[in-house]
Amino acid sequence: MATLNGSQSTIKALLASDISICFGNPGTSEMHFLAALDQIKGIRCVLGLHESIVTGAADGYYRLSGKPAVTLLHLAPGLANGLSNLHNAKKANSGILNIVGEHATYHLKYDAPLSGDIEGVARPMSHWVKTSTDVDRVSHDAALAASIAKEKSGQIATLILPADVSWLSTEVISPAVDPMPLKRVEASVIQSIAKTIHQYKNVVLLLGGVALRGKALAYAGKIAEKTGCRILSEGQNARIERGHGRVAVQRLPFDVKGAQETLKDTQHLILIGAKLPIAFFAYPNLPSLLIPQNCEVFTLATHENFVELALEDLMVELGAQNIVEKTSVFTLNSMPTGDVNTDSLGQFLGACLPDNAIVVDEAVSTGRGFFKPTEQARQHDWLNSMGSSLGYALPVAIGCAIAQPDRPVVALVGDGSAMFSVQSLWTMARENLNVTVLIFANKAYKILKNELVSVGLTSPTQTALNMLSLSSPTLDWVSMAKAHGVEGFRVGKIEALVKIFNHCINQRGTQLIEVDL
Ligand SMILES: Cc1ncc(C[n+]2csc(CCOP(=O)(O)OP(=O)(O)O)c2C)c(N)n1
Ligand SMILES: [Mg+2]
Repeated sequence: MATLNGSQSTIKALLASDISICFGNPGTSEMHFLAALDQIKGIRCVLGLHESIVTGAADGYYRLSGKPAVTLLHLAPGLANGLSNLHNAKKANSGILNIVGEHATYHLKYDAPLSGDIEGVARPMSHWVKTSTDVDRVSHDAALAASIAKEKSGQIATLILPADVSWLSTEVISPAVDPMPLKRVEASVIQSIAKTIHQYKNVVLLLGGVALRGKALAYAGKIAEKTGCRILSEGQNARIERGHGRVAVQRLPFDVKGAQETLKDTQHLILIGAKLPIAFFAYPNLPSLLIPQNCEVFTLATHENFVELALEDLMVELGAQNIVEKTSVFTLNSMPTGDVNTDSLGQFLGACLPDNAIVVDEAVSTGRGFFKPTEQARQHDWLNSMGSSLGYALPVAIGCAIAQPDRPVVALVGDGSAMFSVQSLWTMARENLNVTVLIFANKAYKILKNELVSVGLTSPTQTALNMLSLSSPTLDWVSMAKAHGVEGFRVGKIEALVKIFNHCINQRGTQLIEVDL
């Protein structure tokens, strides 16, 4: 058998594990790996100009393709830069395989400048961490890491690859390792939940994760139609399929009072790929748990279960399989005119989102009300930040556009959020990705101004206000777009927005629209 080096055998194992993309930002310790990516074809390489772009892109790629990407990161500092979007990806149950380069094993004891505790940095944002120290085992470790990234609806696996393990010779290439299959929900659980739905009023099915897509969502719709139970989704969702032809699902409101109001009559709550509804933050005199005190909670399925099958079994148990579920119908309401504001923007999206759009939402305060007016939009997917660490939308949009190159990606981003990962624009331009970026330029961390009022500071001085303002100087988004190789526009009126948005959507490549609020 031909002799390979450790990196080459790792890449062979990744290819055998159906991994076909690497988002990365390499350094010297990853040069053998990069050289191997160059020699053994089959893995597309995409450069991100900061590691949060790399990890966010891998998150978006998984959400649309269901396949883990590899990220290539440079020692502890490179991984640390990527942690914020790994946090978001972990909360979204996205499968990612991080490959982090490390100094050669014998070099570590000298404490060279870039040396650090990679395992320690990796652990909080990973489900699995391993330093591969034996060149004859490294391809198996890579295959194992790939299988772990695919398990339980997606996990974060971090494989640390010392430089000497990369360059030493081996004849071992591991075959793919089969991921552990999802667990089927037991018949007794299905039967007892079916009985509850049958017996009681005020039952809510709370859907999360894959329950909000495809057949699973249709099954939930049939169950609701047959039994009269309500279906809701969590406040944030990794990817929800909605708009024309899809079952409309109300989202739990972000604010504690709104969520409590939505759930106030609920006596039986059934969790389906969703977590118990809790407040985003604790506030004095407000509860953490959003369900009424006497509400009984049941779990039909978690992300470790085969959620679609659990819903199918429940539907059959309830005799709802031949029921026709109620779905949204695209309705073109009259187009708003005049100033852009949160209401007119919602109506604009409802009317103008193109068919099959992928909407990546980090619109923060501007987008709070976007869900309702887009319920009857054309068919689309809507992605939220699951970990709420800012700077998620632009990188995730990269991954979405690469996973589904023929679909229009629309990124809705607050100006503050966009600044966390603005160099994503460069990768979008370089890869000629089909993304339209809307920047909601209110020149502030507006949501935090509201939070300041809610902690009781009704007349803040410049000390606090300066920490929440993005003016002086004003960020110039059209120039920012141009600097990254992207065409940019600025609009202040809905009429201009409609015109330019339609122009952007009908063109390949990346465009940015600064919405001047
Ligand atoms: C990594 C990270 N840092 C800080 C925050 C706190 N934070 C939450 S919202 C927000 C402001 C968002 O500003 P922008 O995107 O402009 O939206 P706006 O509030 O103006 O609608 C900040 C700083 C966070 N969520 N994540
Ligand atoms: Mg803002």
